[in-house]
Amino acid sequence: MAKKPDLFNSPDYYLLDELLSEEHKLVRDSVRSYVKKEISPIIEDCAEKAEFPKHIVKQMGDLGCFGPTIPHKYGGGGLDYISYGLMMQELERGDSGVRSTASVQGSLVMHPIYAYGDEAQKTKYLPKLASGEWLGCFGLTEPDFGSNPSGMITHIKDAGDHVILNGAKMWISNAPFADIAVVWAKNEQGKIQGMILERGMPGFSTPTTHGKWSLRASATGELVFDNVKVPKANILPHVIGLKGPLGCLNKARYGIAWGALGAAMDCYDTALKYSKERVQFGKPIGGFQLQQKKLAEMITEITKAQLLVWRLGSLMNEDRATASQISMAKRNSCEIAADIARNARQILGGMGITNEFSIMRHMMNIESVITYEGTHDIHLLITGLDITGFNAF
Ligand code: TGC
Ligand code: FAD
Repeated sequence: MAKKPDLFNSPDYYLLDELLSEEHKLVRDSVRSYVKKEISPIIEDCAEKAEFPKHIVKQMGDLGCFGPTIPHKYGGGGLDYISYGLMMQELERGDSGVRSTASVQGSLVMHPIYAYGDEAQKTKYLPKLASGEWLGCFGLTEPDFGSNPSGMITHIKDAGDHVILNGAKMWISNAPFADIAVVWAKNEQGKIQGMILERGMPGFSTPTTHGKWSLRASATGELVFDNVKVPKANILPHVIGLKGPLGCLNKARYGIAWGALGAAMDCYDTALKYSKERVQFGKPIGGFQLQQKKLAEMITEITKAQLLVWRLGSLMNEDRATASQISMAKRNSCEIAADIARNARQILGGMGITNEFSIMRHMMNIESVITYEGTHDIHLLITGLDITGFNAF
């Protein structure tokens, strides 16, 4: 069946465009056009077939979606955090899996190399990651340690000019196609260290995870380490401890706060249009109070979230955003996206469950987004700890 053109209109109820600079709008519009032209026409098929459209990695690199806040010197965009957020919003408006690919590459692979790596590592890896020539993944979660990564059992043993890595990571986005992996493991003192693995290192494999009903256009896999010799030159020298990976998660969670909002905006726009066209009982269903309630609540939540992420972006630009503020925004955007997708789906009636519309795909995707990078519960507990001072984990 021929795909319908992507006619997305971005909701902007409080004229928030006026808070954006010309550069922000340029960045947003170029990613929006890219998504309309290259992502929307293929994404339903990719999701249906559970195929990762690998060719988009180079396209997103060319567009500057990888490491937009990293300096030009290393191939990054040298942009601010609002630009980065807007990019993630637009990518996830297309599909959460597409935004995932960019989040992992920029925030979870390029950021640790940039923030914790030495000059040789930055020069070797960052430009190729920025351009999309190489794809990266980030290994923190383990089969028995998800919300509680400090318990990880993947470990390294000193062996002279290299270390020997053993263990396994699971649920790793991009893993099956990744050229490199930033992996977190415990050293012999039980301290967490980051290191860069390259595909082809003997003992390193990346089996694909099958059977996902969510994020189907994103490739997920395991990372298995069986006595992998990792040169010491590949260890990130400038961080030790859980604050290393959690520092990367701050950047990625920030991007998700904008991204999940993008998915919500797409669901709202689709439902609003449908409600004006679909006639039942002799009038458009948008004319019934019950449907207006859904739509009015959606735009209210979207507007509140738009203000929240914009303010968070301003704090990020001033280096004043706290990890707890980021958690609140990530949690809120995921929650409203899940609610909006579900209500939008109902507005479309039976059509809402088909792949003629993006809503059901967003709805299934958000189930991953609300879980990864810290679950909904974990982010609530981060807020709880921040406001009360009591750790309830
Ligand atoms: P805790 O004792 O609180 O902290 C250990 C050290 O880390 C520091 N820290 C942070 N640093 C930077 N940013 C943050 N957000 C930080 N939170 C804590 C802390 O100050 C301490 O430093 P130091 O110097 O004293 O050692 O750690 P805890 O073990 O009690 O854990 C806290 C908790 C539960 C909040 C944390 O473990 C957590 O966030 N858990 C959730 C795990 C998670 O988010 N996993 C994500 C895996 S990656 C992923 O999902 C990618 S999906 C990508 C995609 O496809 O888009
Ligand atoms: P668990 O930690 O087992 O949690 C199960 C339930 O228990 C959750 O509801 C949780 O909120 C609750 N719970 C846990 N602890 C508490 C507590 N103290 N109090 C109250 N409730 C609690 N990880 C990576 O490292 N890299 C990746 O690229 C990556 N990509 C992913 C892609 C996908 C599609 C998915 C689904 C996951 C990905 N993850 C990745 C893993 C993700 O970060 C974890 O799934 C997530 O952190 C939760 O861990 P878990 O699945 O083990 O759940």
